[in-house]
Amino acid sequence: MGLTIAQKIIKSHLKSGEMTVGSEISLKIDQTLTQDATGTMAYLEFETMGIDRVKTEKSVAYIDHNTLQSGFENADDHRYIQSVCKKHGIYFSRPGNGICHQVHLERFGKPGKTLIGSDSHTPTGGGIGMLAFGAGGLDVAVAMGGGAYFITMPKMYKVNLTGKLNPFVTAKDVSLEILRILSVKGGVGAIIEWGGEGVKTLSVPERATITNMGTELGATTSIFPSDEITREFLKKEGREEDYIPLASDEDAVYDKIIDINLSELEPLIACPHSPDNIVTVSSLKGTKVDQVCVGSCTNSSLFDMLKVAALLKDKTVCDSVSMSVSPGSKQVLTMLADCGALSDILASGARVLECACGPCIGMGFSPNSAGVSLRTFNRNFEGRSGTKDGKVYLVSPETAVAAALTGEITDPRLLGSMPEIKMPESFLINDSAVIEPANEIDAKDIEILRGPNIKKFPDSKKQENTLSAELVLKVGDNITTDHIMPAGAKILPYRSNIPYLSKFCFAVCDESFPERAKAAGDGIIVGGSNYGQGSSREHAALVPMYLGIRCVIAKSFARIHIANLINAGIMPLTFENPDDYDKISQGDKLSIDNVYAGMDSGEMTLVNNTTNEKIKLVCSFTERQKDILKAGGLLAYTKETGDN
Ligand code: MIC
Ligand code: SF4
Repeated sequence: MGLTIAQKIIKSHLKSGEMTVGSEISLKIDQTLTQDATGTMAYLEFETMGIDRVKTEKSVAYIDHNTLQSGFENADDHRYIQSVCKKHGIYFSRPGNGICHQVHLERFGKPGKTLIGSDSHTPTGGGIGMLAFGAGGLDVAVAMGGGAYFITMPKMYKVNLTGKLNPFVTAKDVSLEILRILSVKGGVGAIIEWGGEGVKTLSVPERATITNMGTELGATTSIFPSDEITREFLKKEGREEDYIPLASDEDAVYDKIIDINLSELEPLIACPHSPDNIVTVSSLKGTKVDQVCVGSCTNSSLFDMLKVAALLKDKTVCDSVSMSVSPGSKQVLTMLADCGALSDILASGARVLECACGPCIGMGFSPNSAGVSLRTFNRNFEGRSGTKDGKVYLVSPETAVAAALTGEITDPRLLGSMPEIKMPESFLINDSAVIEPANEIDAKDIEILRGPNIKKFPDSKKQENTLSAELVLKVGDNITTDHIMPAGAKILPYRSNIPYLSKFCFAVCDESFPERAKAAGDGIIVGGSNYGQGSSREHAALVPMYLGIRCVIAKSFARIHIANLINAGIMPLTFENPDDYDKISQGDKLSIDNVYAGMDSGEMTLVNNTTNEKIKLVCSFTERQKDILKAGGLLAYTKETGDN
């Protein structure tokens, strides 16, 4: 039987396990990346492991989420990360050099290699034929130390592309179309391979837009073949030697095949507050728009920016709209400046922001109260923009410009004819903002610089054989990590300070949660389906752990979050019968006996001591996961066993 692209890379990196769907496998990891909002924690964890040098082929630390250093907290964290990098063999990408996924694609990604990153959009690397996964910081720390990365062997889906995109219809619309078809849960447990004749019409940055947003499907990752288009991209980046061809076998078998005819697509838009809330742009015609933001790791390539500049040229942004443009990297910004396109953007009245995540993670540019914001980003979760009642819509750069010029949601095809975009023969290469690590000898003398904002990693508790706790919070379906542990300008500077962060845990749902959880001692959270979707931030597990949460019971979980819960020593359990969700209420006193036997058999009985009701719960832990939970989390387990 032939293999898919992902199966081929898995096979060549398999460290343990069988490649049968649903079983645990572990992979050798070639490259890692971190960003600042998850990086400090990941490096604190790495340091705890006591390893001198990273064992990967390449590890890069990016500062892109919180770059403005508005206070010592951030500045200290950046300095800490920089010193860890210098000492331990990691490349350091300075603030302003760009968004991790964009820069990694340009400068470091290699087809056929494995990459894990402490950011859920790491699958962007699939655009260049990498097998790239988003992971919790602790998993990244372990991989930097040479340890394997554990996942459940995924199913294989294929999206078969035919045809060619029409003008004003873009890779972003392809992402929105697949979200319309599959929903935010539709990719769970699967790797999505993009293939078919239509693939040949898509450039690497367009492919990367699509693999980037595969995260919103809940997919394990997404991947494109590595072909002549990939070679061309690498050549322009001056690294043709990194090219290898990669394709699936003719007789590869897929669990699902989805057909999309690119020629039939039209501009789409995701409505608040979920990336799968898709309608056509034309159906919202006339909706007033207050703000337009172009950028983020989804749509900030040179190609995207050149299109935006060409459409804005000689035009003025509508008076009632505030528009921002954030190029994805220093390379993109410099090339925009050199060819004059930057001037066209500035002349239109748009604001150019730093090459960073910026508004996407709520770092500035929050919409006005109840404001409508059209963004080329990948997430429009409630409150993420920093404005609780802001209404964020996700669109392509073309649709963003159409709204900026007209002040209302407008089908971009009404803008006339699409100007021809000429991509340069080669990209400008200047890695001055990437600092190399010290050599092994010099590294010994490098001092790690810590600031007062960096607090100790919180102590975790072992899972005992009996669990007795209060249901401190009951929430509904599709709870995102932005609900559990919000980000944004006020909170992001404290990502290395769990006690401070804990004050904001679940603030979007219930501001009294932190106090109530602390008062309860041990606590349980109950959620609906797809609990923990969205970001890879392990803070969404570490902070509840700090607040005494011992177990989360849900109808289903998102992949990275379930791994983060286990790594934090919190037991994730699911209802055998989802209707039992209705049989427990916030404040109920719950208990589970024989936890260890239940971990083995995959079944546990939850006793609701308030109503005397019994509820069947199910779980499926590997031997390693059971040991991690019993030890009180991955860090405690690693220390106990010395096994990473
Ligand atoms: C996001 O887009 O939500 C983030 C911010 O990039 C996160 C990481 C984080 O919370 O630090 C992600 O996607 O993993
Ligand atoms: Fe940054 Fe937004 Fe991309 Fe997350 S989704 S990495 S915040 S640009």
